[in-house]
Amino acid sequence: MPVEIQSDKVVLRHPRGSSAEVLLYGATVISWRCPTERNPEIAERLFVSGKAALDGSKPVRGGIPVIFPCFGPPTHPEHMKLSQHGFARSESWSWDTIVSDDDKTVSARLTLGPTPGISERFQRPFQLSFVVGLSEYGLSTDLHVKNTSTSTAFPPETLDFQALFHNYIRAPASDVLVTPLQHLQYYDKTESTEVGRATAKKEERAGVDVHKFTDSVYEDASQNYEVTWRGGGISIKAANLKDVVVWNPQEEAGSKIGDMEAGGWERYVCVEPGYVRGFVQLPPDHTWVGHQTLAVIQEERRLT
Ligand code: TA6
Repeated sequence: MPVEIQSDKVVLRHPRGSSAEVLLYGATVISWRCPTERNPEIAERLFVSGKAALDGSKPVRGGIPVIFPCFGPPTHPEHMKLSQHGFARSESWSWDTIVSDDDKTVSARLTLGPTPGISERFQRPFQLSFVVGLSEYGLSTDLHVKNTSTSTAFPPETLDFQALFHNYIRAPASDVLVTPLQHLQYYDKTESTEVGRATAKKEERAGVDVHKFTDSVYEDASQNYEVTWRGGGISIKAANLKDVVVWNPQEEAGSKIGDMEAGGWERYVCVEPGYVRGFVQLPPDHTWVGHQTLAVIQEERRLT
């Protein structure tokens, strides 16, 4: 059964063996398993903390949380009643439909609209769709944001938002490198919790490691990234997501995260394509789509 709809999640199964699981809560991908061309073992490619709540009681610590309409602590006047990273990752989405089911891709769509709970905190009209696509060696996620305002006011009532895929990539944090980020401007949040107040720096490293507590927001990046380590790697290709965040709390910050399993920070790196510097200003009746495709890197990239 390529798409199995359960009470709390959707399970996608590709005919060549890969699989993905998406919680209706937060439209959070909590598992992506696939082989590589050289190794038929169907291995988990995402990290989910063993202490993560998967019952809808709080955002999932791991997988791919969907961040909308704000990244980090809210800063936009229309977002000030929201919690960190917005509401999308902590609302129950609805099953919509199977989008594709063939030998190449199995994909499905979830939707979220203004529930009473959301409308108490966020008064703008909107409609979200989340489409997850599974291929033999890859996983894609698309966030569709529609401004459903019918207002004819002038200037038009834009829907202002930020969006990001908060990918927890399963990887040995001691050995992982993220490329290409060299020469980009970035904001080091380890120096301040708010991006707007962090100091702007320039990335000098050809490959970014996370040997120390890292929380960096890179601006106007390539949207094509490689996360590599000895023996493995994941590529990320994004669209409409001009920025990218690299985060690993290491023990310094990770030991203070209540739902982080012991030493969990050693087993992942977050590489998060997003639109987080500034805001998308979406006109009424327009739709914006943020896209990413994750894929296992087949050839050995890191031998030393
Ligand atoms: O994307 C990195 C980040 O913004 C970090 O600053 C850290 O707060 C992380 O997200 C996790 O946030 P959360 O609200 O899920 O604990």
